[in-house]
Amino acid sequence: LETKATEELAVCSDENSLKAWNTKYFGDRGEIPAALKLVGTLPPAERKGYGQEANRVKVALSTAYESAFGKAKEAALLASLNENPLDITLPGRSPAKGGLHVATRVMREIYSIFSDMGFQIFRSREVEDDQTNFELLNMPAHHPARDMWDTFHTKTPGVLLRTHTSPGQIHVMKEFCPQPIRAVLPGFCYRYEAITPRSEIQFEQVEGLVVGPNVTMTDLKGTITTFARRLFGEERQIRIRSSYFPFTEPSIEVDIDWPKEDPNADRLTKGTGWLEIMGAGMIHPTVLRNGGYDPDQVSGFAFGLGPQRITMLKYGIDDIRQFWANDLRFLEQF
Ligand code: FA5
Repeated sequence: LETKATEELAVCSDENSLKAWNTKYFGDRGEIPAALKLVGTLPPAERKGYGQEANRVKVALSTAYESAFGKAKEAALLASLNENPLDITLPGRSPAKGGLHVATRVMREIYSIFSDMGFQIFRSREVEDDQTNFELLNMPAHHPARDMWDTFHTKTPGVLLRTHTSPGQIHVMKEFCPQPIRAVLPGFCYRYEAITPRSEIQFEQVEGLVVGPNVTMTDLKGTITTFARRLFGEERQIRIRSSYFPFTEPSIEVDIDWPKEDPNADRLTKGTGWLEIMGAGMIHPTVLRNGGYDPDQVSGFAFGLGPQRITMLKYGIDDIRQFWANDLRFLEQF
């Protein structure tokens, strides 16, 4: 049996004929199992010797088969490679997954916080006129407060890139007057400033605007506190300082405390423990009037915050230029 099987194996030239050989000898009805079964029919004295020999043959044949099968497979692979050199068995490169820009993520977080408080989102134009960006916000031509915003002018007189989202206040008021308003106005602003790690010439702002009967400074404070705690954590404190903007009276600036445990705390807060996050105030009566409202009937508050600065705080980003530099090493971190 061994000789016959070995000879037959030797002439098997491919995987199919090898498999057929394997079935013939090792299959359920194969010759090896049949030979092994014979043990039971032998006289007891011969069983041991027969059994040992049968097992040796079984192991020898199966080893020979494995090696022949391995060689046949290799030969087949080699032949197919020669025939068709494209190796489709190489694992492919998976395409890089896209993701949302960190600025988009933080903007969405800000929207969801304000929409939970009942604010609508309102977009307005980035190319503005002088009237809406300045005049209607209580800054007539030559008003010294205009110097607070270095402006990109266009070649068309009176047309400029908005320096803040505040002109949006005028658009919303004109559109919704005389109804009460609760809206946030996100978008890009432009300033003709020196670019530094903290300042870009193009950056986002989110303006908040609330107009209605009996809107007070307390409402402003509550809204800002809720916002700061949802974005930065429940334990956050806010601090209000008096400030000046032509379109609000009184005007304030809002700081949040920064945890001393943060290794960057001193650098971020310049050692004061407080960090500015927005400008705000009660809407100036002139501005309400310019939007169509009667300041004797309604009051309102507004605020303007800078999402890039807030994102820098939240994630410890030390240079604002990273936002629009399109460097994947930065973008992929979020
Ligand atoms: C204003 O622009 C006011 N319009 C804010 C306001 C709105 C006050 C409504 C009262 C009522 P300010 O110039 O401080 O204020 O800018 C507001 C925020 O925009 C800043 O706190 C900062 O976060 C962001 N910001 C200002 N300039 C830049 C800049 N160059 N780069 C990045 N962020 C900036």
